[in-house]
Amino acid sequence: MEIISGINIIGPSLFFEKEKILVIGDVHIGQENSIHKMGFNIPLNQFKLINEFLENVVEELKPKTIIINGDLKHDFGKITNDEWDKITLFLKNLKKYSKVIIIGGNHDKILEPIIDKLDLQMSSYHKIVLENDFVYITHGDIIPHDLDYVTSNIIIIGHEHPAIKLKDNNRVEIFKSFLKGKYKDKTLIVMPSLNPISEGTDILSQKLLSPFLKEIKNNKTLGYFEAYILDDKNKVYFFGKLKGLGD
Ligand SMILES: [Mn+2]
Repeated sequence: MEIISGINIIGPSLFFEKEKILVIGDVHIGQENSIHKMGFNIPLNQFKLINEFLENVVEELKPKTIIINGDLKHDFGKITNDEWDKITLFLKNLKKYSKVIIIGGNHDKILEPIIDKLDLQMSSYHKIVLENDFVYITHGDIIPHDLDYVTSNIIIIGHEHPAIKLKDNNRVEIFKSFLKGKYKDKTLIVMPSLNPISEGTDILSQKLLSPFLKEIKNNKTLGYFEAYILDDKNKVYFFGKLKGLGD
């Protein structure tokens, strides 16, 4: 499904049709092990699921460039052996097929030693020039002020892991969701997390994380954002404006 002219929703990722650029975000490699170590008995198959999803997408769409929009790594404080191995494997796989661009997230403070070894760099944003639009891709934990940001009219962020609770009779289920709406003079697209471990923040009831969305909520314009909801098979459904949902 197209979220904006030329940009399609493919599961929890975005694909620039003409430019053949795939954008993913909030992979949070290592999260399953860190939850497991806390004593929660969860299945340790998240990394496998992430790789399977990407293998299928890469095979089908053949992206020239893959942009990782922040929080590739989960743990803030250290690099565990498990993370080192998985992140190396993950990036090596992607590098085989495409150019890889890494945008830093708030969880990526100590990612550098791993990506250095693979000859990759990390930056705070990436700009894509389309026919009529400038697209600025950044993690979303900080509102930027640079000239590229100021002159861009489409902003793509992650960080929030947006999800929406839907009621069906007595059942309440939470689903990952893309959001699209206005932030000042720009169109803002918020992507869900690629990690299947949790659906994310219920944006209609939980505390928001991203300064973009906090400001939008304070200005009481979050209700005008549109939701594109993913089911558990990564099929996307357009649900319209948020103000009609959740009540
Ligand atoms: Mn983040």
